[in-house]
Amino acid sequence: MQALPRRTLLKALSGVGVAAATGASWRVFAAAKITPDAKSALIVVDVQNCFVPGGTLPVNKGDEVVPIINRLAPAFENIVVTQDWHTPGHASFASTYPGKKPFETTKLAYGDQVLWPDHCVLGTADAALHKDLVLPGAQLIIRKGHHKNVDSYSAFMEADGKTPTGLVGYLKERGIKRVFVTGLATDFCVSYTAVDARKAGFEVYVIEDATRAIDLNGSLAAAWKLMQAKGVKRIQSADIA
Ligand code: VGL
Ligand code: ZN
Repeated sequence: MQALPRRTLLKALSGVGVAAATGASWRVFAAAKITPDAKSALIVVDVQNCFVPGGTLPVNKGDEVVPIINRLAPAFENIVVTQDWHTPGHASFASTYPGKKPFETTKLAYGDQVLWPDHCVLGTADAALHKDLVLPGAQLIIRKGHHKNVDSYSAFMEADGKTPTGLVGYLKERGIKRVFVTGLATDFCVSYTAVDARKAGFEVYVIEDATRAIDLNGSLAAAWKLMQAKGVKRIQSADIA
């Protein structure tokens, strides 16, 4: 693939297919890769101790995304990392409400809220990035969920739907057009981030094998359905060249 000019690769990805257009073999089409350019950013969502086995809200096999993200990262000129970063006694913690248990839901001013075990409390070792992440190219760490009364799965917009994190402005001001979303968890922070990125007008890819899910009451299937309805592209790390 390395030998093919970038324009050919992009055409192959546009859906028309180089094979049909040029009569080239199906292998050209099948092998088409996505090459991140200067207007592309990798977003690494919440790869923190809290979300891997041994953490306070462990995602099954969450640690498996680390080597995949490390392998992808050198292909990106622009990398943004997020951290779930909650105040103690946060509104998303079951322990904040007498009688409530983790994974139940409650109604907050902005709508339904899943109640979680206490997790990712700001400044704790649990909230630190996974020690094996190697992202020297990361330019921004954005922390979310630090307003005590509002959760934020999305890296762009808090759960009240009206408090932006500033990430849209950051990316747009830097000329970013495409984002590639990875990390934890597929069905919460990754999918909310991907859907909000579409809302903000970015071209959005979720790199599926660079994510792992919580899958609470069918949340994973629902998240993919919503992402695909919003035009998020579902790809694998092997699709990136
Ligand atoms: C997340 C639940 C609660 C996530 C964060 O990173 O997906 N999930 N807080
Ligand atoms: Zn959280």
